[in-house]
Amino acid sequence: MQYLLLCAAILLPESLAFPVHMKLEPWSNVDLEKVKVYLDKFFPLFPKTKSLTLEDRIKEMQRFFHLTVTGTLNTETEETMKLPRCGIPDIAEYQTFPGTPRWKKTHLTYKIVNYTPDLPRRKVDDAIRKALMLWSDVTPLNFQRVQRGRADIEIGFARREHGDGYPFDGRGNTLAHAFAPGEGIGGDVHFDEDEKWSEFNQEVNLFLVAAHEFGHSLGLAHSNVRGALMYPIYSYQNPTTFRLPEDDRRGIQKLYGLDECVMETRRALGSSSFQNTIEEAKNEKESVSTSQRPYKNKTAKYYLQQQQSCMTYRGQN
Ligand SMILES: [Ca+2]
Ligand SMILES: [Zn+2]
Ligand SMILES: [Zn+2]
Repeated sequence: MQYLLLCAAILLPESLAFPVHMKLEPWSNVDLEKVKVYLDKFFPLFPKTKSLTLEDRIKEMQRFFHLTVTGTLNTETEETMKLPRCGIPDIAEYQTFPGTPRWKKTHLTYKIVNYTPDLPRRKVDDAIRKALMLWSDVTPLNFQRVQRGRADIEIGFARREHGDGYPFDGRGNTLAHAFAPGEGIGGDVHFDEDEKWSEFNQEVNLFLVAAHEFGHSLGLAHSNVRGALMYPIYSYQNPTTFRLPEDDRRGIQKLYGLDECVMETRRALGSSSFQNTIEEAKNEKESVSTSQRPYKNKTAKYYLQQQQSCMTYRGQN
């Protein structure tokens, strides 16, 4: 069952009684309705947390973001609630379920259904491909782009209500959302077309948001580790030097395992030179196609050969 659909079933419009005894810090124009909407959306109530007071729910949110836990609506809390972020809730009930959703195959297809007018098509293709590569580089997963028919991961831009019951909210706040692995809409990623998408540090960087959303498409929920890609709040980092943070790598490898080829290469080379070798191999791979230069060294070649033989082997699943 898809994660977002699951949330829809649980997110009943419950009226949350506001406890009279709650101490509020002086906070100009406190809009409790907005706070409630935020908490309902990103920290939804589950049957076992149904009895939480608003104060408890604010504490839960403050703990998640490593804020000072006061249970009151202070400035820090207010500001955090206003940051641009992913549209998926921060507390994922399914984490506690046995059988966390994940793809039961390693060869996945993706399709770019439509484009944003904010960027040339080629830039969008590039951002999507590189974002997927972050995940395929550290797992046995591989992604193949398709133009026609259905794909496991369908990617598109949409604004406001767009047919899946999770309308976007205009410019700011929710930037995108994705569905956990599964049939149909499972794995799909939607970007809010009311954002201004960019390849640089202007407005919202498409590559960074796509990389985060693909984490959900593959079965990862949010991490509360600051600096992790799966942290729910957007923060700009240079895409050209971006590496998948440790926390995310551990998460995805828990779901799909480490690429056996990578492991083999690591054993053969010793871990210290490992990252360099991959980088070299990648650079070589790219330059070979354009300039026909031979491989620079044996280790890089070794890595690529390993990859190729594994890809052939994996062709069956
Ligand atoms: Ca938005
Ligand atoms: Zn997210
Ligand atoms: Zn959507």
